[in-house]
Amino acid sequence: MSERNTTTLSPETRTKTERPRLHKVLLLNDDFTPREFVVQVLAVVFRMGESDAVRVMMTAHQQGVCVVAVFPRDVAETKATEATELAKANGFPLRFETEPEE
Ligand code: TYC
Repeated sequence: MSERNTTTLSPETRTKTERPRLHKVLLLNDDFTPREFVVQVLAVVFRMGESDAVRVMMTAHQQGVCVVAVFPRDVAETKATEATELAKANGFPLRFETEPEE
């Protein structure tokens, strides 16, 4: 059977088990959120140390976007939502998005 390993079959029917794809959490730049607040969100929600958080914040600031981390899809979506909501609750437009890894 040619489609034995494709995702159209249930996991029980496949001969090989494919790992679920990981999803990237992306940090998006904006013109309003203070740099220090971005660093704090990265520390609290993503448990990043100060120097890593500053590096990720500065990359997004200069390039427009930066990959924060990769997680299983549900974890990536929960963390991106939590971080975006934390910013919103503080009056900032800071946004995090997710996308599947290649
Ligand atoms: N660009 C913002 C500023 O100049 C800081 C910032 C950095 C905002 C990274 C978002 O993802 C971001 N205050």
